[in-house]
Amino acid sequence: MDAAGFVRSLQQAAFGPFMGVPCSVFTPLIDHLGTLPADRHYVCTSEGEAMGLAGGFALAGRTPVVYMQNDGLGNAVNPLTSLQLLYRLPALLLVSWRGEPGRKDAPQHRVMGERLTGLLEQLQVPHLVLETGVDVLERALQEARAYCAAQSAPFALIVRRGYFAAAGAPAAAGGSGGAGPAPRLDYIRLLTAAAAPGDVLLGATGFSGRELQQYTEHPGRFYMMGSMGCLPALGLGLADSHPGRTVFVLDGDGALLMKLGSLATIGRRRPANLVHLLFDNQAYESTGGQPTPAAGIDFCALARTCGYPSQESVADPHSFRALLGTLADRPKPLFVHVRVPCGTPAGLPRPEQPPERMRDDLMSFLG
Ligand SMILES: Cc1ncc(C[n+]2csc(CCOP(=O)(O)OP(=O)(O)O)c2C)c(N)n1
Repeated sequence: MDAAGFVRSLQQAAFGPFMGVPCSVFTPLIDHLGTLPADRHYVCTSEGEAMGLAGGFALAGRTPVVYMQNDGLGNAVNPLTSLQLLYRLPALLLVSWRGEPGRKDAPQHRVMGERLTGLLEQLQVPHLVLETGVDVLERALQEARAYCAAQSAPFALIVRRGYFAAAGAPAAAGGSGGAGPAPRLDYIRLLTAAAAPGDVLLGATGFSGRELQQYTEHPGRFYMMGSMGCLPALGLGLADSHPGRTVFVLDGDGALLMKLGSLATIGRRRPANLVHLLFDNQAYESTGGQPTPAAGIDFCALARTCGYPSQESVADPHSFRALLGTLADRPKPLFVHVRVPCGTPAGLPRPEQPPERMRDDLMSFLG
């Protein structure tokens, strides 16, 4: 399906504006939406936030379009149930179907992939799986429009992998990694070389976790594949349980923005063995490089005001190496802002180990 034609059809059916959090299934769509005026498309920091935004547009008499990965439907359920379904506010939901039964996909999508349609049924959100074809889309939009008008409630279209790629534009990124320099990996290698053998290194959803998992050998590393935004909190739990080890949280700007409140939780608790590294490329790089709203944010100032006793900003591997040499003396939690351009090794593979194996490896490392 051609993304421009898709958007035109939705606009002609009086749906809009558009908002959401990226999924690689939607990369061609979001690329096209990025060409629209700023008041027609909003890249949000979480799916729940996007539902709130949609609620505002619905109160203004519009029928907004919220796109999300099915993983993100979990974040959307709260406002969906206590905003859209409670106040009867219409919206058109575009939900990707990662982990669709019978199709190979990354392990973090399996549970939600199996439960997606059942969850929508449980929520009494009518939905249909969008097959390709302009006629099919037109009919689906008619049905959605009629439902939104009659019931004043959300309707969901489930979008399979490849839906937007099929008619031309190749599915960008999709989490497979592009060619060229890998600036974040240079930092990750410096870190794993400097880390003590007993330290714990945690990598977030997105490329920091995958690079950590695929290109380093540190025995205390752990890649948290899904649960976007939850890694700093997971790190706090581990840090408080293992005060003798330093816990490094390797975060992405999209993930941190999704659950920015974790800065406050960590800053209040002040674990003396936690280092929070933010690889800020100002993009949701692993879903196709869509810009996050990180540009212009002073993350060190945020960490400071949330209670982290020390913060550092580094812009090159040389100063990062120097910082690593002083780690033992720095008050913690330490927040390190690393500004990196996008870039990851060509063909960055996905891990082969099942998630339970990753858990077992970390738990036996921790003893
Ligand atoms: C709740 C939820 N919404 C959306 C996604 C899809 N997703 C996976 S990685 C990612 C981008 C992460 O961005 P960032 O943290 O900046 O890391 P980068 O991709 O740049 O390495 C997104 C949106 C997801 N996994 N979970």
